[in-house]
Amino acid sequence: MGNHARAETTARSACRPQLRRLRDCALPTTPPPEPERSCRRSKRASLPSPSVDQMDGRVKVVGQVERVDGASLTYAEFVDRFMAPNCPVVLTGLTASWRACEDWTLPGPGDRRRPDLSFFARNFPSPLVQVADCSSREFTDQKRLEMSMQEFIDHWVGDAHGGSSAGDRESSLLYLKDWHFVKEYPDYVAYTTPTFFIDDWLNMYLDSHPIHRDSDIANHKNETNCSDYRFVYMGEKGTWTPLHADVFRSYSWSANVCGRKQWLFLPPSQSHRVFDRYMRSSVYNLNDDVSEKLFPEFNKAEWLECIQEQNEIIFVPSGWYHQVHNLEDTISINHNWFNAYNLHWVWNLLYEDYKVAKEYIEDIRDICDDFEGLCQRNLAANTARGCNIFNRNCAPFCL
Ligand SMILES: O=C(O)CCC(=O)C(=O)O
Repeated sequence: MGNHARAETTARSACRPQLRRLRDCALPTTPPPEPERSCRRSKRASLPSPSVDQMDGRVKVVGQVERVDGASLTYAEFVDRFMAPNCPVVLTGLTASWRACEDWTLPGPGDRRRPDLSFFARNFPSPLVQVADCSSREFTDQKRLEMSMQEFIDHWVGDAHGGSSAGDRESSLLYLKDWHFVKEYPDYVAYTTPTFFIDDWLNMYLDSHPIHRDSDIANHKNETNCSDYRFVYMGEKGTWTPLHADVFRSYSWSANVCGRKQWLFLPPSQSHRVFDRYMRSSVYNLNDDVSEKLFPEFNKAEWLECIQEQNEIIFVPSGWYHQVHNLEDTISINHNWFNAYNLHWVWNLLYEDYKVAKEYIEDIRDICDDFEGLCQRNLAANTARGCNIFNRNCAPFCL
């Protein structure tokens, strides 16, 4: 297959009925500057230990992500201490009034809540949700399956009742990811976005461009369908997300409606340490035996850890690699977004990806009717969004 055909195939295969949140290829060639050096961290001992010692035996954890009372933090303080310097933080006290915390959960042991799965089956019977099979890898991500909400819940309940033997359990873990809940159920207001994350140019743009909502139009035009970057995640204890940095160096925030997650974070100044000696691919799972020969810097990486409890919200800064494990049955809500504080990193990454996409098909420029259009489509396939979209949406804000 020639370059042209290969590139077109890539573009087409990215057109899915729902946008799958692409794992970022945030190569460490142009990392953000290094303000994260000044990120404050807590000592390990001051925070609860995970109920399962999942990852930190294999990596060097040098501190814990700072925890701050979100109810008494001002927006200006959030900007000064976390958003502008690009530092992670866990915010408490912001979800008390969320409908999701009430409707989606049942009382658990002590003051803990647990997922009310039958509420989802009754009220959100989505015919098609995307589910990651946590035990199987497909390229740089977990293998994705599509099923109905009912099938997903039946599987989860089956596991809880010992539907599979202990030996099989690992292989049966399914994790519902990237569910566009807000788009699917716009009249059900499950939560309000905390003020700290409201300056969100990405979702603002997508809300006002209906073409990206309609998968048929997107498929027809060979465009990636991006309805929005607002998601719900649901997974039983043991489900996890492989090591990645977020799509096109966006920020993300993630709130635990119930359950508990373990996060491990690597600052952008150390991203190169999770890349192989050829700077081509990054480590997939921190739990694997990572070959020192192939990943010579990996053992030098210094990680921050966070055990995120129910009702806590974590701010994930741009370009930080992270891996996440659900330590209990967990439901979370998360958004990806960007604004003036990280726009330059998003632009740099898109522009680098654009140059690669262009170079890849340079040899067929002369026989292409719409060379630029093809570059844009291939870029969109690789990076989820194209430069045109970026220019149309963000240029006015950059003036
Ligand atoms: O909760 C998870 O499993 C992954 C979430 C994540 O990676 C993110 O919000 O950036």
